[in-house]
Amino acid sequence: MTKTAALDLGLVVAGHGRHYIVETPDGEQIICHPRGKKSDCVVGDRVRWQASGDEGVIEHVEPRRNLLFRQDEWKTKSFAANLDQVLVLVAAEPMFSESQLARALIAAESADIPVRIVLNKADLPTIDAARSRLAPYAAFGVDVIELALKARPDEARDRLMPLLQGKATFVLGPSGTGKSTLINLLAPDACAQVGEISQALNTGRHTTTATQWYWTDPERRTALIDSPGFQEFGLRQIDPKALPGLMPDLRQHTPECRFYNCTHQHEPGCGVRAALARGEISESRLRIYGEILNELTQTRW
Ligand SMILES: Nc1nc2c(ncn2[C@@H]2O[C@H](COP(=O)(O)OP(=O)(O)OP(=O)(O)O)[C@@H](O)[C@H]2O)c(=O)[nH]1
Ligand SMILES: [Mg+2]
Ligand SMILES: [Zn+2]
Repeated sequence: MTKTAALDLGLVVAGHGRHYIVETPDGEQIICHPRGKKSDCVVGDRVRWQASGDEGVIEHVEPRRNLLFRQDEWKTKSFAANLDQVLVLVAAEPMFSESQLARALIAAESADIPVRIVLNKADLPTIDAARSRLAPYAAFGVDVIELALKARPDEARDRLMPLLQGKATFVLGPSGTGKSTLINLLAPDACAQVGEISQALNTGRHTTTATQWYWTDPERRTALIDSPGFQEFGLRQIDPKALPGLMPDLRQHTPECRFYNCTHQHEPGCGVRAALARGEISESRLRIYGEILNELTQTRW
């Protein structure tokens, strides 16, 4: 038996800077500190830990199946590890940024985690504009689920539960879209704090400030992970050459480009731009691609 196998196994359900909450296989939660200064675990990690008084020490992080993260210019922000899927939650109000949505999808794709989009607040009149903004995404195969989590909770629960059953689902999205509302609807013991939208908008504050793992069922088989809303969504971890391959609508047409190293910006014989001209790729998608590509190829000092 290896040394680490003798230690207790636990699941990181929350991280609070210097310490973590680790859940044991029987559901007990223990405050744990990482061994040494480095704190490199994230929510969703399976860890080996050792009791130390009433608290614990994390000795080892088990290998991860995947890790969802973003990389801004100066820092890397890990969202969570070992996920079965990501629900990107956007809303009719505040109107979401398509660029942020596209970036979240690219991050999930590059981490090889399946995604779905939930469009919330279908009870509001601005829903039509939001729905048309999502049309290109539905067209290239993303499952787009339109809901009113607060206004029509029973319908929302019936739509979502079959998609979540037995999985660990990370709920990602800008502030004020209803992520915590969704968690509270499906995980009755969660009591995640829900913010009034006016407040969230006026102060620029996020209601949820930490990532937190919640079980929806007493058997602890179905999990939802609440997270703070993001504003920035850097993708510095991505190799610019890999970018079109992470955007399914562009990817479909890259084999048609004349040059194998086409950047789909201005080259002659570009299959992606030809698809744009035929209306098979939306203008906004190619614009967002260009913006991200620009960011990734800028010289850094
Ligand atoms: N009109 C309408 N409002 C909703 C709906 N669902 C949620 N809201 C409201 O949207 C606001 C924000 O909800 P939250 O669940 O706190 O949003 P969040 O995504 O967790 O926000 P952060 O924690 O700041 O990232 C609250 O006032 C909710 O009541 C809905 O279906 N329709
Ligand atoms: Mg929240
Ligand atoms: Zn091209």
